[in-house]
Amino acid sequence: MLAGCKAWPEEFAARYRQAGCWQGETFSGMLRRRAVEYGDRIAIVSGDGRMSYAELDEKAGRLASGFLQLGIKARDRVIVQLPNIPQFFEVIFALFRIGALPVFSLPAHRKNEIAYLCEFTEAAAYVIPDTDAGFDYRGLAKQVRDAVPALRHVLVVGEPGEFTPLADLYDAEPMIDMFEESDAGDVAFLQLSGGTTGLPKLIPRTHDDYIYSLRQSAGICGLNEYSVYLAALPVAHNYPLSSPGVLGTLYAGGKIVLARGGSPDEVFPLIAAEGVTIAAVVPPLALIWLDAAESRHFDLSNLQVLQVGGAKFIAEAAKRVRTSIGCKLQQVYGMAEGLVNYTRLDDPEDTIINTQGRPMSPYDEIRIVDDADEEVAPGEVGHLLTRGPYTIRGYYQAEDHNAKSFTADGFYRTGDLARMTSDHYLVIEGRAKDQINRGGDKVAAEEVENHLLAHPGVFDAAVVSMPDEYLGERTCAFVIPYETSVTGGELKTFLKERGLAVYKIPDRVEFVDSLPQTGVGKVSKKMLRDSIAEKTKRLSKK
Ligand code: J2J
Repeated sequence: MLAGCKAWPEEFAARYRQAGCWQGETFSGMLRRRAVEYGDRIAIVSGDGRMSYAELDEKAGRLASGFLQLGIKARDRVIVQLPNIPQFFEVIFALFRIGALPVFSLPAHRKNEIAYLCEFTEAAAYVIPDTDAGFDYRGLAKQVRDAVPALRHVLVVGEPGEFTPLADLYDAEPMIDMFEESDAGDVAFLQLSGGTTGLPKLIPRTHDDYIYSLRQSAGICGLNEYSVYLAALPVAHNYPLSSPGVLGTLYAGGKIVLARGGSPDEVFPLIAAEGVTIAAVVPPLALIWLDAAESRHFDLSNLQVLQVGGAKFIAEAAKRVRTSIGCKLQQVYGMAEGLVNYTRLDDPEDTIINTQGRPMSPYDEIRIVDDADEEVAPGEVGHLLTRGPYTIRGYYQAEDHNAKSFTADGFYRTGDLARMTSDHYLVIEGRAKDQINRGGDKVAAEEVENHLLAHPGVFDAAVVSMPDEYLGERTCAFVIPYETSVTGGELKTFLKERGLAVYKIPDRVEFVDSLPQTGVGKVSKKMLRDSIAEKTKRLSKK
């Protein structure tokens, strides 16, 4: 096991192997087998054309040699920050082939996040596009390299500027004999957690556990070699990556259609042209799709399943999926730490609309407990804890935090408040963790507060969610200023200049003289949430 990662206790590992969850398959082996089985079938469709399984395998192999020649070796960490382009897959499968570990970052991340990831993982390389969605990633890479001089390589898809073109690596002499076959029980990559702390935590996922999650997901979502998955969300995120996502589609031998954005004008024609059968969205995007489908004419007849997850999808909107888009809705409640729940395709309408599904594995263990970790009565709301064959036992190099995030017997504290229905489906009722879920984008309050506190005009700050019709939640920062006359606009600019991803910048800043406290002298976030909810409600009525 990679240093700094906690393995499952042997008794659990043995059970998961014996039950057939963990089958000893690696990602590298998976792609090779698919290339043999499905050779000429199309794996990936994008604006750049089509790539078969055999081509993907061949390119990943060449790139793997290129990485080795550059000096990247087994267990090295490589930050991958790529949008929905075919090179994303070539890069990650090349890294899997040499046993190096992709660290998945999101296209929205900026210097603050990337420099931290590079430093914390002691990354050997950082892979970026030249530009994407109007942003120049080479400028970002310069800032990152200045901040982290130990970063050896920046590899660029497209025009490299002062860095190394990724394209050059494909021409390397084949070095097949030097590939070290990974152990399926070892960590394959590091995924980012939504986070609740000042610094994001990293999630080590093994080949065995993740491929099991792909197999279960593909089965539940009915994927096979004729399935066509539309990737409209950034593929590095755990949900479009694995539930069943792009990797589940490759697992099943299906076709991935890569979209660069999610707008109906871009993706609806793709659904018709490529015969998309399944697509995954977050609730705000689902609302846009529903409105477009209801007001304009598009041919969406190929689409069989629309998955909605990442944040709570309200029942009123859920009801519209079947009538407006004409396909089945599947609710998905999951987390990069592991546990994923799905409503099943043949569930009654009522279950699909009103629940967030049930665990995908019979070996997932769920406990719903009160503040004292005692199980609540059936049907009552409590803290959701979980343990199972694809849920991590600890974050990467985070011993202190792990002691808080996991129970002594290895259950992960999801931080979500849930109840279980009599037929064992989960309904998410809220959140106990200090996080804002901005339409699926997760913002750790503490991280934003720390950045606000770095401003000389800020004495204290508390960041909470406020209700939003479209995103579900937005962020509101309550700030006690020093006497200097700092403005909300200035604070937002300050955070942006510190290199914080834009989705983490507070939507609203409220200046206050004091922050309300709980009985034990902690800031009462509940009171702050209530007060901003009340205020925005009043304002919207005016
Ligand atoms: C309410 N809250 C939800 C839902 C996630 C599949 C799907 C989603 C994620 C994901 C994922 C929710 N209703 N349907 O990784 O594989 C909130 C919960 C949860 C947190 C996890 C996957 N679906 N959530 O969203 O790691 O609070 O993963 O604990 O980004 O999102 O966030 P993340």
